[in-house]
Amino acid sequence: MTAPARVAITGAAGNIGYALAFRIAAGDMLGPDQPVILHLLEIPPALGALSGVTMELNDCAFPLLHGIVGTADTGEGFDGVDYALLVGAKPRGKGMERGDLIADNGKIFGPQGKAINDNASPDIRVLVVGNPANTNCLIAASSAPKLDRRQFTAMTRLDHNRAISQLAEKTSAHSTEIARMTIWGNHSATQYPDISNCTIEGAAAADRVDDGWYRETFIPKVQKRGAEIIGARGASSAASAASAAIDHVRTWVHGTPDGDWTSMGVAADGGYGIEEGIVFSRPVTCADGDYTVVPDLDISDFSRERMNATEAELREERAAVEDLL
Ligand code: NAX
Repeated sequence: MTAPARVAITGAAGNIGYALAFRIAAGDMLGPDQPVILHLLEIPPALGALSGVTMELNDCAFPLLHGIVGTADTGEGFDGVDYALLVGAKPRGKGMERGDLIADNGKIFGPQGKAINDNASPDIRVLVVGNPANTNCLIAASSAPKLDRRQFTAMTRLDHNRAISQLAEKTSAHSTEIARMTIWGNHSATQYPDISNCTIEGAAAADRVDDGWYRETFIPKVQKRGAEIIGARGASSAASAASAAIDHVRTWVHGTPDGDWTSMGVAADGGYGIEEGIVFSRPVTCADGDYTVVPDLDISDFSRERMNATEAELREERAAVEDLL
């Protein structure tokens, strides 16, 4: 039998965590032949709720689920872990400045990065979902000197999937017919959803929509979709965020289809003129459990302007947590 993979989820009793754990245990993330042991991390006040999640997971009698570790101890939580989905984060309170939110979350993601460094498998792959995801990812990676920065990624797959869905609806295409969508930059309202390389059934997507719709409807719609969901549901995206997290890790492990790519927040390496030292979403292909940034795409003036805006925001976020890096 294949040895079980250890998968950690932080914030496992929260909304996204609750939507994630069951699908991972069902095999949606690592495949139908890969048993898993779930490491569910929470803060002490949420351990009661977490024990309820554990009971429900056991009650599903999932064939692939070979054990559950429920804990508030990060050393135990990340011990021997192969995949970590860092979801738990401090939410923005009323009247809280963005800078304070970033600094408060730094206090969570720094120690978690260190605990991953000290306890996890040396081959661990980390996905940061908790907001501000890009900068939390930067902090976690900076706190794990034994590991490669490439082992830490931030989630923009939900934005990527939202962009595909909007374009599919507009063009009456199916999402599977759309390839090469790109999200550049931050998982925030400055992100730049870019269709300039996108294809629909192999033909240029830009030829199927007018520029006005693209600039004035599509881009803001994708940027602000999270707020639209909160307005409608009275709660933030949970099942779609969990689904995107599963997509992100599955693609990282099992690869992108031929001719397509995905979007991931990854350590900037100076490519595309993006300053090193921030985590910036870019188009990547995945193969053999690794990612490669898609090289040599033409960047129009329009795209450059938007990439600069989201880069500037990420630089500001980095400046707010400089002491944690
Ligand atoms: P919830 O408030 O429902 O759940 C968060 C859970 O994390 C809580 O159970 C809390 O006890 C736990 N937690 C807090 N600090 C922790 C710590 N230090 N260690 C372990 N657990 C901890 O939030 P939820 O709706 O699940 O959202 C989680 C995070 O995802 C938020 O930061 C949210 O902003 C972010 N999102 C990121 C998205 C992305 O695309 N990158 C999209 C969806 C979502 O908005």
